[in-house]
Parts: sequence; C-alpha cells; structure tokens
Amino acid sequence: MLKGLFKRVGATLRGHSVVGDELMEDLEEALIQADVKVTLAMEIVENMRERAEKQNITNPVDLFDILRSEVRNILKPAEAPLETGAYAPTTFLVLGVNGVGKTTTIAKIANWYKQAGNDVIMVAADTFRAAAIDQLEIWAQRANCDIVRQQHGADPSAVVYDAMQAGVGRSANLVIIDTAGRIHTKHHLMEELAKITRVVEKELGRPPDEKLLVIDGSTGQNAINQVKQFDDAIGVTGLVVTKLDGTAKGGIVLSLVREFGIPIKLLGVGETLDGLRIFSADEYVQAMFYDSENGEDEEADDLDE
Ligand SMILES: Nc1nc2c(ncn2[C@@H]2O[C@H](COP(=O)(O)OP(=O)(O)OP(=O)(O)O)[C@@H](O)[C@H]2O)c(=O)[nH]1
Ligand SMILES: [Mg+2]
Repeated sequence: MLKGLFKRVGATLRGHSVVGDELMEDLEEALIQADVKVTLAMEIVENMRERAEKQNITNPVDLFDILRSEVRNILKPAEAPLETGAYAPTTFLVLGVNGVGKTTTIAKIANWYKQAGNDVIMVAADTFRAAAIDQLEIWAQRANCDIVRQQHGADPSAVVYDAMQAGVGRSANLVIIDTAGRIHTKHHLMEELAKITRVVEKELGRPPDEKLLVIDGSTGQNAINQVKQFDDAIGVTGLVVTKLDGTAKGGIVLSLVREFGIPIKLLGVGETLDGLRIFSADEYVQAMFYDSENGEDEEADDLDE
C-alpha cells in the first residue's frame, strides 16, 4: 500500500554515475523534499559518506543498502506495541487536529480488537462538530461495536464519564475515545482534553493506557508543531501516521522519531476498516524503497497483506 515513498531519493541514486559530493548534495536535497528535516538529512548523508568511504563504494546504486540501514537505524527504536491496561478496560484516548483521520483510525482499531473477540466501546467525545457523533455511530455499526454518546454540544467529559462507568461496570476489554480536532480555540481544546484524561484517571484508577496522536502523513514539517503542542499539553504515548497510501513522502516519520522519540504505534493506509498496519521499521523501510530500487512504478504491497 505504501508506494515507494522515497521514489525521488532512488531516482537521485540512479541518476548519478559516480559517488561524490554532487551525488551527496542531491541526495540531501531529495531527502529534504521527502519531508526529512534538514538537520536529519544532513546527518544521514554524512553517515553515508563515511560508510561509503570506508567500504570503498564507487557505484551509486550500492548506496541503497547503506541508506536503507541508516533509515532503519533511525526508525527501529520507534517500534512498540500498544499498551494494555493492568485490568480492564484498556482505554485509548485519540487526539489530533481536525481532519487527520482520528475517527477513521478509531474505527479501524475498534474493528481489529472486536474481530479478535473483544468487547469494545467507542466513545463520541467530539461533541463540537455537528456531524461527528453520527459519523462515529456509522463506524460503530460497521465494526459491530457499542458506542457511548450524548447529544451534539454536550460536555465531552460527561460523555467520557458515562463511557468509563459502562466500561468499568462490565469490564469491557477496550474503551476508545474520539475527540474533537478543533473547538473555539486551541487553548480550549487542550483544556478539554486534559479534563477528559482526568475523568479517565478518576474512573479507571490510572490514566488512559494510550494517548494516541494521529498525524496526517502528508502534512510535512508542520507535523512537528502538532506533536509538540499535544505532547506539551497532554503527553503523547504513541503516534499514528495516516494517509500513507496517498501522496505522503514518508520522511516526516523519520523526523518525528528523531525529534520526539515517541513510538510510532500504527500506520493508516486506507479509508476502510482494513487500512491499518502495526508499525514495523523493517516493513516501512522495505515499502519506502520498493520502487526506488526497482525503478518501477509498481506499488509496494509489503504492508498490504
Ligand atoms: N487515504 C486515506 N484516507 C484516510 C486515512 N485515514 C483517514 N482518511 C480520510 O481522511 C478524512 C478525515 O478522516 P476522519 O477520520 O474524519 O478525520 P478526523 O481526524 O476524525 O476529523 P475531524 O473529526 O474533523 O477532526 C476522511 O475522508 C477519511 O476517509 C488513511 O489512512 N488513508
Ligand atoms: Mg473525527
């Protein structure tokens, strides 16, 4: 599903006949174009230069292996499974600015747990946007999960309180909370999200097991500001990077891992319930470089199984 995100990087390597300064400069530029932040692109290229020299590499195409291992080394520490609570219900709070794919991701996660035989409650705590509750309701039907909701405009914390009562009361396996991407002001939003976490903590006896921040993979460097803001205000335990099936160039994932060290838990690779992948550094690298190396436009289907 990920379509050789690093296509241009591959084209750069193939477009040179010798390994030298010019290639390295072009490579750095290609990485930056693929949403790798400048300092990290410089670091990757510098490491490659050193390794190429040590190994006496003269054919640019032989740099693929080195680049792949550099990228893998950056991504590997970001692998981590979703947390499970010490006692039921495991509770996930899903955060992110508007339109990044929160609700869709929640439906995918809910469906995944439900398919594995779990009792899942979806929580409609985005009460700000008029259509949000109905949207979650439709997904709950598709995933065959329960939903806790109130009317449009209700206090999100009150919805979460109801959901925790229900979830704790019947020891549901998973409670997953949808939140608003935008309300009156950013400050209000962060306050509201903080209040929701306090309600979970009070009712559950521990904070949410995951505070998952959803990032649109095609956002570019602005994603760094988003992570910073949510992490400062709420604390983020894991990232979900969505829309990697689209025009995303993939480098933003490297930048985020390097900048924050927050695990990447899941990837979104489609608009339907099955468009969710567990993040694996190896698979991500394989998918990124797939058509780069082959010089073809075929899709990498490694993550599509
Ligand atoms: N191609 C693709 N589209 C996605 C993916 N995830 C979500 N989308 C689409 O992105 C759009 C927004 O998704 P939502 O799940 O409504 O996003 P949201 O963050 O809940 O948005 P708000 O509730 O408005 O803040 C929809 O059109 C989704 O189908 C993905 O992994 N791939
Ligand atoms: Mg939503």
